Amino acid sequence: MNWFGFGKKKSKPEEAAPEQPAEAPAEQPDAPAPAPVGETPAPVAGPVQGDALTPVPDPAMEPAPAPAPAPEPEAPPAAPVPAKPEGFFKRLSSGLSKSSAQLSGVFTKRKLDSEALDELEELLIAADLGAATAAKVIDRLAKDRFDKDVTDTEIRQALADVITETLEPFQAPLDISGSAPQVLLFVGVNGSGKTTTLGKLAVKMTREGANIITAAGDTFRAAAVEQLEVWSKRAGAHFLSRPHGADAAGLAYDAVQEGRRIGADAVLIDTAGRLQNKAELMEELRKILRVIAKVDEAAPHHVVLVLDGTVGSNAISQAEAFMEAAKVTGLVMTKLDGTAKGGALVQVAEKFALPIHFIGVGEGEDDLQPFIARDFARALAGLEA
Ligand SMILES: Nc1nc2c(ncn2[C@@H]2O[C@H](COP(=O)(O)OP(=O)(O)O)[C@@H](O)[C@H]2O)c(=O)[nH]1
Ligand SMILES: [Mg+2]
Repeated sequence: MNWFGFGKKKSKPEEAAPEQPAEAPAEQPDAPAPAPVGETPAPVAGPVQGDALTPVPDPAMEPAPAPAPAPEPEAPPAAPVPAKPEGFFKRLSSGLSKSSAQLSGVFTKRKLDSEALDELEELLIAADLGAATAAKVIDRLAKDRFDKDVTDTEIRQALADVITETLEPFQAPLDISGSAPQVLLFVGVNGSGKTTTLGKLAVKMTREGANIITAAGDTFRAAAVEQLEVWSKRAGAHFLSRPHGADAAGLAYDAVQEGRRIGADAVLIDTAGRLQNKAELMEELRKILRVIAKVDEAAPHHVVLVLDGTVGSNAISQAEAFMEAAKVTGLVMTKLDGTAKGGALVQVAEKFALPIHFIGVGEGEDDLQPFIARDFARALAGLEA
């Protein structure tokens, strides 16, 4: 499958580089220093060679999707038509069973009177779908089926239809076809799946022939740096890091500079997610945004908010916080394979009108799927694909 169109177009780094003064920005204290700091690895380790491009087999995973089929000549680069590996829907629907199970049993063959409708509305709200979506489902059912017998399946169908209609406008591929390097910042609270999502994307992109730089911007956790290094090796991406506790904005600055220098297609920047100290986190994110805009005023081209599907409606307050801290441009929801409460995605997308790019359905490199509203809706409603 070809998600990003790298096989088709070759970006020209020269075009991407508007004439900008090369000198260091005044507020950028240590970033522009070309030399690596202390025992930091060289700013950009060469792409790992040898078997780095060979996917690491993950026994828990299903077979990887077939390598990109011959691209159709006229296919638009951003066509959201992913081939899904077998069993993907099953994993999604079992992950969402916590939500869909809430609907079970209650509505098996019974009359849809106003009491039943109230009960259903409560269930939908409890499943984090939000009052607006719950009301839409109720209205639809009431219109067609009021005082008639309804089956469990009819209820689920109405729910799936409403969620599909609600989310379809937000189903949007991640478009990185603009001027290279495209700069992507990954934000979200600790543990939401930022590093993993960044790693999975790096793998996808390099498989499509893209030249990628990753930057370990969560400099507060040594483990996060190592984790990204492992993913970067797996992807065959250039990896940039700094010592523990170093300035993340400086690293981000270097990464974007380096991306321009080597003509990379994309620079993927990881960040820390210490929402406990909101003011500090916001300041750090703002600083990152400020300094990378000095290298390329259009950067970051994407600020991807990674939300954990298991946190339920907490996702809404997280989205609120990150919308404030950084201009979020799109969403990924992870862990929809576990015991997710994915209904909150409906609320987040609607409330913030944010495109949803991908969902995470596992920890392996192929466990990131383009977001398909209909699949998500049917899984959430407990229907078959
Ligand atoms: N089951 C499952 N686990 C995931 C998924 N995405 C990430 N994880 C796991 O969640 C944990 C936190 O992820 P990480 O990427 O380190 O989060 P970060 O702190 O936001 O960078 C790790 O153990 C990941 O392997 C997913 O889609 N499904
Ligand atoms: Mg991380």
